[in-house]
Amino acid sequence: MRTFLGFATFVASLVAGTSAAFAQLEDWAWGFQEAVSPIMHDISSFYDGLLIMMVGISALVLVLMIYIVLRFSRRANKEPSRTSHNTWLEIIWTTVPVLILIAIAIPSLRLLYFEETIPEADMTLKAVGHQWYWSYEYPDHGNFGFDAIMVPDDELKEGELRLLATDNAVVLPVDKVVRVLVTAQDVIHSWAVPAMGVKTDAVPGRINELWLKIDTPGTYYGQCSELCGELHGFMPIMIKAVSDEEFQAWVTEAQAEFAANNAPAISVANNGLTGQ
Ligand SMILES: [Cu+2]
Repeated sequence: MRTFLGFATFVASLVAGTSAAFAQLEDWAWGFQEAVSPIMHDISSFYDGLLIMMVGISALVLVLMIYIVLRFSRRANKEPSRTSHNTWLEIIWTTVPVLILIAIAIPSLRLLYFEETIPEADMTLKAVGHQWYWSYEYPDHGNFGFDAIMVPDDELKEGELRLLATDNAVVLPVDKVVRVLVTAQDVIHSWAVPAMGVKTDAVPGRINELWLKIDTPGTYYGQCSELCGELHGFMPIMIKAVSDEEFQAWVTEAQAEFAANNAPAISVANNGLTGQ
């Protein structure tokens, strides 16, 4: 009995875990990070809906199989039926799955278009992938730019996450539509932030677009998501979402601080991790 209770609790925690979201990155977390953008809210609810459908279909198939095994075993069904076709049954088991697929396709395509259509943007951020760090430009705020390089283990300060913290964070205002232009300087990288439901390839010579509208202040993390070389796992993305006033104050500071390195310099490519 105790084992059964333990198992039931485990299953319940799994079920709860799939929809429970985690505000911050934490050990042993289940499911997605908490959604902080309209795209991720929609992805999460689409995922939850799909999960319910999947559980329903799997349960139905399981019940049918158990029924068939018991009812039509050699012992229980000595005289097997010689039926080989049943028109109505065949119509039903063809149309029902088609209808289910259509029911999935409609919200799926709607979500794809929602992600792909950039709304009227309040500001633009440009992210450029390099081996192996990201650099950022703020074309609407005086076009200053900076590099964001991973903080090595031995320089981590209290509260900074290993392999995720960068020396300069991307600061963005909440409740503003941010258009992000993504490109790369050397090889293909990918700019991805799970809590915002965005991931787009950074391709040299091309500019890809995505959009964000962060609804909760906080620090969010992402990683390069296209295998780009030796230190692919060491070029994290760190975004600080702040109020509009704080953002404006940061812009004034950043304009002065980063004015000197307006052109992202290749010379800082040595991030202390390689001997190059
Ligand atoms: Cu990369």
